[in-house]
Amino acid sequence: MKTVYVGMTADIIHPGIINILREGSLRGEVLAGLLTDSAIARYKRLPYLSYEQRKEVVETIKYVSKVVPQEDWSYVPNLRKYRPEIIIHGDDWKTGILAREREEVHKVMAEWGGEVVEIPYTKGINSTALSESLGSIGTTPDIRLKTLRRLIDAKPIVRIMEAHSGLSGLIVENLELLKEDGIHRYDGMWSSSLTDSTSKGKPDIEAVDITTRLQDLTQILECTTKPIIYDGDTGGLSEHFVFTVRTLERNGISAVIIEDKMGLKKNSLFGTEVEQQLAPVEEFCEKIGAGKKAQVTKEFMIIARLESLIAGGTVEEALLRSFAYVKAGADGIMIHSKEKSGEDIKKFCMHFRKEYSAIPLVLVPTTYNQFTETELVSWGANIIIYANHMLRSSYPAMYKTARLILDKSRSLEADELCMPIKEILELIPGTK
Ligand code: SPV
Ligand code: MG
Repeated sequence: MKTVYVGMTADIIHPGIINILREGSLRGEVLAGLLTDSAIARYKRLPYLSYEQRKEVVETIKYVSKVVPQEDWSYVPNLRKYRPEIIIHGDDWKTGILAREREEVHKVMAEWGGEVVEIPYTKGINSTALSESLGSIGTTPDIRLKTLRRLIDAKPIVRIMEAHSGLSGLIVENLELLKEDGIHRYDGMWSSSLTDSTSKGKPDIEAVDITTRLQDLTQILECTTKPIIYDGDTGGLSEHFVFTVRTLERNGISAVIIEDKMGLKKNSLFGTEVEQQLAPVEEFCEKIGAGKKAQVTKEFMIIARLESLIAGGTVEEALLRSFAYVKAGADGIMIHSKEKSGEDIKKFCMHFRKEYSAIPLVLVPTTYNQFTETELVSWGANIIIYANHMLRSSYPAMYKTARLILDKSRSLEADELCMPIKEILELIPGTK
């Protein structure tokens, strides 16, 4: 029997895939190379089903003899490993992002005289189109909540952008850029206390309660599917924090970050060091523990945020606190600083990584933004949050337009600053 290799994502099993598998089984034994989450994440959104769930489905298809993981977006490593006589693929890979893979596959198969069979793809149906329409079908709180941990496992860096409205959420949800190393996109959204309060014209001092913040967050929940990390400020008293955890979980939020400050909380980028008061370590550990006990799912994450460097403390002090927070049950650590050089953050990350190689490390590079994501990853970061950029960029844009109309006493000159009416109507699905 010949071995016939079929690479697949198998998030949605549709007639097009069945057709390929049937064709494969007519030529030999089908070896299904099932792409892992991390292989997929380089080019596409994470599938809705986990690898194990997809494997279970594919194994039951009668045309499939065996399922093996394909750990890379490229077919080449698996083809070299299994040296199939035949590889079979839909002919839709002749154009688009798969064209490069197709070229490589032809070259590699030729090394041992293998055959590349291209089946006319089933018109009107392919996985990419289906998963795009899935985006408009939506998600459930449960799936959304669990996605963050899956992304952390699957990607070298989880890229999070602040969103404070349905519209800003839609940009984070849909924007994609094809770059040398794959498709870049934002993996999720940051619900920032700074931008949530600023957009209401209020100071960032825990003055907007969670019920109000959640009402606004609902706008984002209603039109997006990506995971959300919630800025929980200090978390309040432990007695309050347990309710916050439950409420966030219930709404499908993936994680809360709480900062180890006390007293009147001020924004970390604001004011002097002495205005920022740190909470006693034991007290903060107790709050983390109470939150962990309160959560219902095992996937919800409580991330402890260290404010030592903001309050004028040393990297050594911050490290000691971080170790205590991990021992108290924190699922991740965020280290914050407003130092431009980034030296303190780098030192912290390097030392923290020696002690804990797998605990997710979150960075918010607002002031030290001369470093690229790749550099921050080399320090040990897993999650990067762009914490306020959607709000900060929208304000000057609106201000400029408002000022120009006032100046010209008409809106003609402002047209080029504005999105065309046709485009804004097309932006929202469902506008007729
Ligand atoms: C926020 O976005 O509200 C934050 C991050 O807490 S920072 O503003 O940098 O403190
Ligand atoms: Mg905040």
